[in-house]
Amino acid sequence: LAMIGQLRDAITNEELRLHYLPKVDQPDGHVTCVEALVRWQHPDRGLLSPDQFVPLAEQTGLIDDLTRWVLTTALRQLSVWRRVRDDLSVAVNISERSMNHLDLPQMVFDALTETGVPPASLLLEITEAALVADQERAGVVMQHLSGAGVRLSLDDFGEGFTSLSHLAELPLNELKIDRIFVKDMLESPNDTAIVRSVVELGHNLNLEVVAEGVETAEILAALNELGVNGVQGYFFTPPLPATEIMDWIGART
Ligand code: G
Ligand code: G
Ligand code: MN
Ligand code: NA
Repeated sequence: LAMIGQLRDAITNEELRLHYLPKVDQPDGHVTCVEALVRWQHPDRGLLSPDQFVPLAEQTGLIDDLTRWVLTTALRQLSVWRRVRDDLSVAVNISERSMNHLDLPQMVFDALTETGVPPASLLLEITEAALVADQERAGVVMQHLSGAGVRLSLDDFGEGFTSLSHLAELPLNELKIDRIFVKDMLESPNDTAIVRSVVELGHNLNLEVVAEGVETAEILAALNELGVNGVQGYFFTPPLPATEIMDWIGART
């Protein structure tokens, strides 16, 4: 496919962009973390969403170069932001394939060293699917990262089938409830029950619990009643480019 070559060139030619989605702490409404989300400014096809090229990168091995670019770019940006906001951290999504590479920790440590960002100011978001693929190896990679102080979040939680005993053993800091359970919460008693149970499970395991896909004030209120620690979603803002996200955060405080 022509697109594989184009994507390889896109990484070196700086055609990739990062947008940032704030995580809004609850109940105080502070923003102390932004999630980096990659886009591809394609010369002919416009701005492509990650769903249009991350799976291709995973299949072809380009994902390691992509992940390295995202990590380095997000941490460089964070090091600039931290001169004025030293409590800010950044979250980076780690693909299933990268998660199962034993050299992921070294890639992460190199990016931290290069940018001077403290490990605790980086949160890696790992999907449940990535853990199911090779539980043992993923556990080793996570222990290595966590041991160095990097923070770890289990993304899209509820979509996969992580066993509860496995979950308790992993060095996680955060559970992120998948938005499929959040978006219909108000109409669906089942979804509300799932969200309530995940919040309770997370808190019993000493994890922060974040809900994504918050689109209305009513859902935000319902989530607060259940005691979530953070929220993300279009109710606040869609993902924004670097300059706009800092203006957005600044305007809130
Ligand atoms: O930004 P958007 O909602 O279009 O993202 C769609 C999906 O792409 C989400 O599941 C998100 O986690 C994933 N994604 C966004 N940026 C990255 C990235 O830098 N690396 C990986 N592996 N996935 C990403
Ligand atoms: O899988 P992951 O959690 O990384 O996906 C993050 C993506 O979810 C972001 O790229 C963002 O575009 C999308 N997203 C975030 N909040 C909302 C929301 O409130 N509604 C919808 N439809 N998508 C959202
Ligand atoms: Mn994510
Ligand atoms: Na998600």
